[in-house]
Amino acid sequence: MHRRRIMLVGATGCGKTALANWINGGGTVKERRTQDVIYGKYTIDIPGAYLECPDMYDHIISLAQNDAFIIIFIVDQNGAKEVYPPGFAKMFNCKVAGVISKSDAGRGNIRRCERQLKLAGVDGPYFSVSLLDGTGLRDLMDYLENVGVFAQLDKQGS
Ligand SMILES: Nc1nc2c(ncn2[C@@H]2O[C@H](COP(=O)(O)OP(=O)(O)OP(=O)(O)O)[C@@H](O)[C@H]2O)c(=O)[nH]1
Ligand SMILES: [Mg+2]
Repeated sequence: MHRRRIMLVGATGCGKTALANWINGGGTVKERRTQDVIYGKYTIDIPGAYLECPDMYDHIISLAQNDAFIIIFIVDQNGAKEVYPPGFAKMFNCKVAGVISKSDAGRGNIRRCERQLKLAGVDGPYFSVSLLDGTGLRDLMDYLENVGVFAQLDKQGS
């Protein structure tokens, strides 16, 4: 069976690479823009620039069609950038969940982030997380475990 990963989508700097590194079990976070799609053990890290360029939408969708088990749309609680086209989540034929990142930073407005995710077509669940203080990470991992993404990736011989 073709192995499918967790695809991370969101604006530049929202924390995709940091979250991918954490899900994949550590590693240092590079403090620079990711230029290319990066396949990690469990993740596909989509550069923020792709989402900010409508010409790339089809490319994101076909990457997902081939390689995503589940997609996570990330909205940075600390950044107001609205980058998701309305209803974008409905373009994918796998599950799409929402993550509101950097909950430690606290300046943002959770409701605004939830509204963005809703507008982007993500019905839920939404997880408010922080890589700094650990908020929400357990719930997110339990959810990912339950949808079965790790089980099929950890299966041998594929
Ligand atoms: N305070 C705080 N900062 C975070 C958190 N997660 C990530 N960051 C910081 O946010 C910045 C951007 O994170 P990245 O993971 O590189 O962002 P990205 O979404 O991969 O960005 P691109 O590759 O440019 O699309 C880094 O300085 C991270 O350390 C968090 O939970 N809390
Ligand atoms: Mg990155």
